[in-house]
Amino acid sequence: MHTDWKNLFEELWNQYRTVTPSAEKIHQLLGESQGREIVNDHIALRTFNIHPVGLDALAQHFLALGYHPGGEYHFKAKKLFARHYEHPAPGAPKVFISELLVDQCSPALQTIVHELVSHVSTENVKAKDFLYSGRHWELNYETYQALLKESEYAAWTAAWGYRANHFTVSVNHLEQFNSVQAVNDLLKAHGYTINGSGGEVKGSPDDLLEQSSTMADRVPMLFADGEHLIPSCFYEFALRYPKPDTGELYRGFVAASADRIFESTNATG
Ligand code: OOG
Ligand code: NI
Repeated sequence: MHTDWKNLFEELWNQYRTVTPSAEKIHQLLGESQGREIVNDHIALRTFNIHPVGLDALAQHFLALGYHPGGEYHFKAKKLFARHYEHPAPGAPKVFISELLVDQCSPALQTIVHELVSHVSTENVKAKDFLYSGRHWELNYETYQALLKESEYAAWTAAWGYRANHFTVSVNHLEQFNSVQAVNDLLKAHGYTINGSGGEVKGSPDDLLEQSSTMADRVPMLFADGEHLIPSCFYEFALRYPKPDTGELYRGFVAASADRIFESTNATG
């Protein structure tokens, strides 16, 4: 386990940037116009609800760092459950962890996923580097495609394993941009594709959270039977609004928006 959240997020960022070239470029593009650092609002992790890799096992790494569980979110059609975690220290990113409810999937998917997860031990999951340890199993492109037909989430998680699937620029902390729309406009002018599922800006001031994201980069992945280009990770932009009762910025997520953000790792065309 890490003893310092900053160190954990540094490791996660270093792993993420190697498969998400656009994130580093966008980070520079947004950072160029301001004197202070880009603030990371949150990251997200994906897993299967199977021992020993379930959501709670991943969350242990954050609880050990002083994180607390926040809201819970259900995604019925995608067969996902998620919970977010937050930390009292100013600047500590929030964490969104989801898991595929494998028992609700087809017998064929269940067989594949149980075989993959059988390569992971409890010791692996408890290891300090688990959250950025990638894939623990061999995977054929054919198996990846079989998963893809039923669940894009299952295919992504099988291919990429344990890593942050996105980091999130806090738009509240940008000096030159005060809306998600303005960030989207800049990115589109630079040729990036914004996830348009459910609209390019997801959520509203009433939801206390507005978000957008790029479509994941496509990078070469080495499968057991050769190399193929597949979607990797994406970058997100979030603007939080103050809660009417306390005036503090909203710290939760919005299920309807999250449902569409998951689709940022879909293959485009
Ligand atoms: C997480 C999607 C949800 C958000 O900010 O609502 C999310 C994922 O793609 O794994 O990050
Ligand atoms: Ni997110």
